[in-house]
Amino acid sequence: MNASDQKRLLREMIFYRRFEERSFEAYMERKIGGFLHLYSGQEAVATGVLEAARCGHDYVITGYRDHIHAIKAGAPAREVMAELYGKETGSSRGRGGSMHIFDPSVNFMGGYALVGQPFPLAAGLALACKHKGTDQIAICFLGDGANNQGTFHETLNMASLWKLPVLFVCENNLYAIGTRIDRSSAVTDQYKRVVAYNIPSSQHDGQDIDVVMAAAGDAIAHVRAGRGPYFIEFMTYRQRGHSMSDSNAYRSKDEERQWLERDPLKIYGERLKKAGIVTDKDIAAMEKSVLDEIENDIVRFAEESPEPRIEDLNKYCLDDQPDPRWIGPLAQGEQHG
Ligand SMILES: Cc1ncc(C[n+]2csc(CCOP(=O)(O)OP(=O)(O)O)c2C)c(N)n1
Ligand SMILES: [Mg+2]
Repeated sequence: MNASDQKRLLREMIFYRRFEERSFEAYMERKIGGFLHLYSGQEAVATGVLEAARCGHDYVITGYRDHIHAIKAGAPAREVMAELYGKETGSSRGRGGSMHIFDPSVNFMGGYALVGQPFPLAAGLALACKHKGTDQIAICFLGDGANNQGTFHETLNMASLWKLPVLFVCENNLYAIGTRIDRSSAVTDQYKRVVAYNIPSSQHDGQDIDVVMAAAGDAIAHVRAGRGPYFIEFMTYRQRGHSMSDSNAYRSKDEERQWLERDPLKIYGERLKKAGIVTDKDIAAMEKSVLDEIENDIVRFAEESPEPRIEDLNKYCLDDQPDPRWIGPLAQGEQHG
């Protein structure tokens, strides 16, 4: 990877952090309603994995902590913010909100609120890739807590049996809402659990984007070569509460401090500084341009966009004409109803 790509990645991660912080503020101002789960602290995972993937070509699917996965996969950040605001210009036309970002034009297949829901959908996408005979793969992000759902086990079994081109990415942030992993998982190392399904797996540091990209690159090569699924686990930590309604009182200050020291932005920024690729001044300039872009382009777009109209309540329902933008590659030539 050359220096300009490294600088781009650092700016991207700074952008993702500030995007989430700005949505926190908008929530406090009551401009965003409903649920809001922020990704701050885990940026190296989605950024690194999707940097190693072929976004727009591969399918990407995740849970409700989905804003950054969507943007990195190629969904316009403006539309993601507008979706958080519930506006007509949002990725899901303001009907989905934070947990249901969706943009099939770049093969970003959602954002799902139900824990464990994306597993079987990812297997379905992978099966479609196999039938189509392309070299596309499906990448399924999910939390450590999701692995205790029945869908995890059912999907892994079928995916292995049918040798589906699917990469499971476990973002192990040690908690499922307020429950620490050792209180909910009999085996806390998630990558060990998939041995039962004969799926190769590995565990890595999720705070270091270079580690993430290298490990994800190998895993993706395995899946793309038609060798069946792979399960990759990244150890990471969310810096905020589970969602906006979580007081985050169940974690010790010591634990939080230790993980803050391993902030992915800090790790990568320091590395690039040591290598002479950026200076403190460059990073300050990046921060400034990110804040400017978020405020004057992204938030402005969301704020100035119209609300969905009451008369359009049923628009985009299945028996209505689908929005052409929503007819993804899987649905080409098909009609609903
Ligand atoms: C089927 C289902 N059961 C319960 C919930 C409530 N719930 C929301 S998030 C969550 C914890 C999930 O934790 P994890 O998979 O580790 O993801 P993280 O929030 O840490 O990213 C639970 C139990 C839900 N959304 N769906
Ligand atoms: Mg978790």
